[in-house]
Amino acid sequence: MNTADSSEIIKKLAEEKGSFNRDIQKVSSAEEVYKLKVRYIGAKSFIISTLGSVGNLPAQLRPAVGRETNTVKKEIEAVLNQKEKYFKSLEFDHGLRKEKIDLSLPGKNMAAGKKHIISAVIEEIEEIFVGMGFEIAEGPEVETDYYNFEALNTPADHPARSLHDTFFITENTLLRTHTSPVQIRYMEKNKPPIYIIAPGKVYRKDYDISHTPMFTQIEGLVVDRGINFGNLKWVLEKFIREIFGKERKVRFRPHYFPFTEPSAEVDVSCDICSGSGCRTCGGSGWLEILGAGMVDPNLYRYVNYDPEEVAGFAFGMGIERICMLKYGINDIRLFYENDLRFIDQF
Ligand code: 2NM
Repeated sequence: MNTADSSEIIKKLAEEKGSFNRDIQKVSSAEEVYKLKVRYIGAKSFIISTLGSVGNLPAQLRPAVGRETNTVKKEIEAVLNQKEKYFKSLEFDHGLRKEKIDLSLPGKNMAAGKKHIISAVIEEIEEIFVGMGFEIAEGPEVETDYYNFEALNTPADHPARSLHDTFFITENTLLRTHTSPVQIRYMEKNKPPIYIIAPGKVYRKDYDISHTPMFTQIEGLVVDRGINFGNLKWVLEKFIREIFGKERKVRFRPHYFPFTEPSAEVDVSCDICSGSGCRTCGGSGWLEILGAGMVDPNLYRYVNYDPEEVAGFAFGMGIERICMLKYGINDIRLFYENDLRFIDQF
């Protein structure tokens, strides 16, 4: 450069400028603008190296060459900056458009869980009995033979034992087949007056349209002075009319349970056919919903009550069966298949 004269440099500068003007027409992105910036005014470009070596020129040439080089550099720089700004804003707009969110679109639905119908009906039944002054008692699902059978007047050789297809864990421990053991445990720990209901899961080896190996029971127990069968009828009739409706009729039929004497099965009038007979009630006009009876005085021996002092009644029902009758469900297994199309209906 030290040998070049000023007209040579000025000519080269004009060529650079012309070449830049052609190149800049072709750019279509900020990145391409950047490449031109490196090429024309980057550290290794002709313009920048010319500026850097102006000091080596003969003194009389320096002002003209310096001025002209600076002018070209500034012109190129201005165009590059303007182009860079233009493409950056274009690319920003494009990015915004690509990332645009339509806030008016419907959101993703999060399914909210809700109470299982069996839980809801348990709570409804609990409320009815709590309203009559009953308390709620609970106990273990893994029971001993003593509490599940022995203390309930059902010794090992008793024929009623074969009615229960029991899940045994060991010879003496089992999954409770009813919630009656809760009542025995409660009587052991408390003195009359006793007004309790015991809701909970119970287990029997059974599986068909009306049986699941686990189902839910609520049993009730009243022990007090002077309790009689009339008290039992009043409590159960009140309960049945609250859960099924005021117009329903109630009927007691003689029955047998090992732990009550006398015992009864309790029916409610069929409201599908209004008593004229249909498939659900088997043509009888009645639906069986409860077992009940006066507590067999023999049971009081196990809990140290004096049968001369107190008397009581007890009852038991299957919640799934009550649900089936209340909502017209024909297969008990539906409750535990967890098919949301079924479960969500309630
Ligand atoms: C039933 C029917 C009749 C019952 C008896 C007792 C206890 F523990 F007090 F003896 N609890 N529940 C009973 C009586 C249960 O279920 C169909």
